Parts: sequence; C-alpha cells; structure tokens
Amino acid sequence: MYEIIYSSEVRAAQADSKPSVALESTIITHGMPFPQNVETAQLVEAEVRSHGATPATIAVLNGTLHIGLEQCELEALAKTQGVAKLSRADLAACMATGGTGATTVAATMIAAHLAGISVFATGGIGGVHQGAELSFDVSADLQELAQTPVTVVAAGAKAILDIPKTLEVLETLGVPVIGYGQPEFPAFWSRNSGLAAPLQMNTAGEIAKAHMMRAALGLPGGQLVGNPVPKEAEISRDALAPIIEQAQGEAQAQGISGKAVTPFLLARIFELTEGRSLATNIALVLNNARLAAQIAGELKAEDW
Ligand code: PSU
Ligand code: MN
Repeated sequence: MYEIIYSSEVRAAQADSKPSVALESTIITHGMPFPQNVETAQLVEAEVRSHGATPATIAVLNGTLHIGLEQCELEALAKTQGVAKLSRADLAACMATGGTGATTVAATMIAAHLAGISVFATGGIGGVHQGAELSFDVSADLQELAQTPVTVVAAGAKAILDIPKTLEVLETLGVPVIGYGQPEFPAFWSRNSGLAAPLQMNTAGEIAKAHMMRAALGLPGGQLVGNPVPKEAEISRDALAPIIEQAQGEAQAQGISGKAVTPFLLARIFELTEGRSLATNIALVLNNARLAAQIAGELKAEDW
C-alpha cells in the first residue's frame, strides 16, 4: 500500500541495532528562513551523530514517506516554496496524492513510531494558542503525545502559546511532562516559564527508563521532555513579552488563522528581535539533539 524510504545511514543503523533520533522537517520549511534552515538542519544532524546516534529527518517527498533524508533531498526541501505542513490529519492524504510535505511534531511522531524510532528532538511543540477559548486552536501535537509512544525532547513551549493551558491539556491527556535538570517547564527562548514542570528528571537514563516503564505498563503515548535553552543563548521572558504581544496583535489585525498562525508569529518575532530569536532557536535545537541522542543511546544500552 505504501513504501517507506530509509536514508542509507538510517538503514545501516537499524541493521546494526544502533540508536536513531527522529527529527522533524516543518522546523526547516516553516520554522526558519533559508539558508539558516538548511544550515541548522545539517548542524543538528551532525550533533546527533557526534553523540552516538543516527539522525532520521522525516518528510514526505512526492508521496513517499522518507525516514532520513539524503543531503541533496534535505537541501531541495529547504529551498522549495509552498511545501505542505503535515500533521496527523494531512499525512495520508499527502502520500495518497503524491504530494510533498514537511512533518510537524505530530506527523513526525507517527512516522518515527512506524520506523521503530522511540526518541525525537525538535525545537518547541505546538500547544494551546492564546485565545483558544474563542478560536479553539489547540495543536494536534498534544493529542499525538497522548497516543504515540515516542519521547519528544523540546525546549518547552513558546510564549506565543498559552503555556498554563498547554500544561493543563497535557495533564488531562495523561502525558508525562518532564523538566530536564530544573523544576520549571522551560519557555523555548527563555529557560523559565514561571510554571512548574509536573516531573523533573536529571539524566538521560531516567528518561529512557520511564519511557520503557510506560510501555511495560501498557500505557499508550509518549513523554514530553522540556530541556531548557543553554543560559548563554537565552532571551529573557521580560525582553520577549512586548515583542510577542506586538506579533500577536499583527496576526489578529491581518486575520491570520489556523495553520498559518505559528509560522507567521515565528517570522515576525525573528524580524522584531533582529535575528536574535533565530540564534537562540538554533542553540536550543542543538541542545535538544544532544539530549535526544543520549536518551536513544540509553534505550539501546539497557537490557530492560
Ligand atoms: N513550535 C515551534 N517551532 C516550530 C513549530 C512549533 O517553536 O517549528 C512547528 C512544529 O512542527 C509543530 C507545529 O509541530 O509547528 C505546530 O503547528 P500547529 O500549531 O499548527 O499544530
Ligand atoms: Mn493550530
């Protein structure tokens, strides 16, 4: 019915039972401008490799699901304008119609699980948008975390989201939310959100063990690890608050809605911080790639 194409390095890793880390592609096509998007994707892949795991960047190219992209495929995707953004609702339709699309956190989790990959590194997850009580804009990423057994390493959720409501929904859905090395849930560009993470873990080994424990208990779904951005790259909450407010005001005034909201806000915040937000974004994704590689290594190393 469908075919999965594995990159040569992912195929080799799987044949040798070596750890792999899934990486999403929406961050490349919709999260960062060209050419920093390709450069970052390459740096992130290199970071995974240098920490003992194999990177598997996931996307749909001409109707085929790819687990791991060859260099030329990655570059072509990053340059293409108007690539579709695929979440759970869009994945099958894109494959059925021969389309090309970048996978969000939700669709990347689905694909990673199909490929037997248990750990996934990204920047930030989608969540409950501010004003969701009127717009009903709640990312499908949250529901996915509740049903697909992949541990997702992110730098928390962006302050463009309603972080308290995002944490509430995750609790309702039974998703473990783990602060890594600190008691607070991080807020993407900032290490702190002012909100406690429901759980705290301090080592990759503990996170791997909790992942396996859920499987052993027959619990569906994954885990969300909130890994704070390194101190030297952080932008404080106070500095960001007025910028986020301005970007949100513009989105509203221009009638931006649905899938277009997150990419619009990211692009405006990039402009309004004169590129500083992008440097922070790159630093935090690299940091997440490192931790994800360590968790993937622990999952393989232990004899559960
Ligand atoms: N948040 C970020 N950067 C991103 C995204 C979210 O900080 O690039 C992307 C991810 O792919 C995420 C998706 O899964 O946006 C969520 O989109 P939506 O809110 O439309 O579900
Ligand atoms: Mn949405």
